[in-house]
Amino acid sequence: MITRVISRPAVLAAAALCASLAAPATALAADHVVKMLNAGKDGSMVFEPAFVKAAVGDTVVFTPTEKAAHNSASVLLPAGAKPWRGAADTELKVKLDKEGVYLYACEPHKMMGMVGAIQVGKPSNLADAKVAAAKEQAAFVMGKDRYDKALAQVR
Ligand SMILES: [Cu+2]
Repeated sequence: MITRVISRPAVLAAAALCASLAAPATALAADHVVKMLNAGKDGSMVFEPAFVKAAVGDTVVFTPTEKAAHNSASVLLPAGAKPWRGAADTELKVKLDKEGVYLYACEPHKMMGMVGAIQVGKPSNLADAKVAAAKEQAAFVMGKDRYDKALAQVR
């Protein structure tokens, strides 16, 4: 009876080790840190970098480097991707499970152009993203080209 109790965690550990050894090297996912800033290279109220190119399975970490009630909320997603909405001045990790272009914004400062874009794999919904970006930007009071600048980096 005692050996059975002791051996169970060992079996689980062995199973976990086998699973990790079996995973191909290409499955290693990366973290992309995006700072939320009151002022950055591109002016006031920015995500930095405002464009991230990622692979499926990667994670974007929205980091409240400077606090001013910044958050990150999805605006446009590839088909099947899960929307997100972070709390103010709080780190948010978003796992990117679907290929395509993502648009997001800081809700309190969207009107000031605090927005960004993410490309995951093939940008098959780029045309839709450009239409949505143009519509959003038309309502901004500043930083009216920030989505354009981010989407210009999609390759
Ligand atoms: Cu903000």
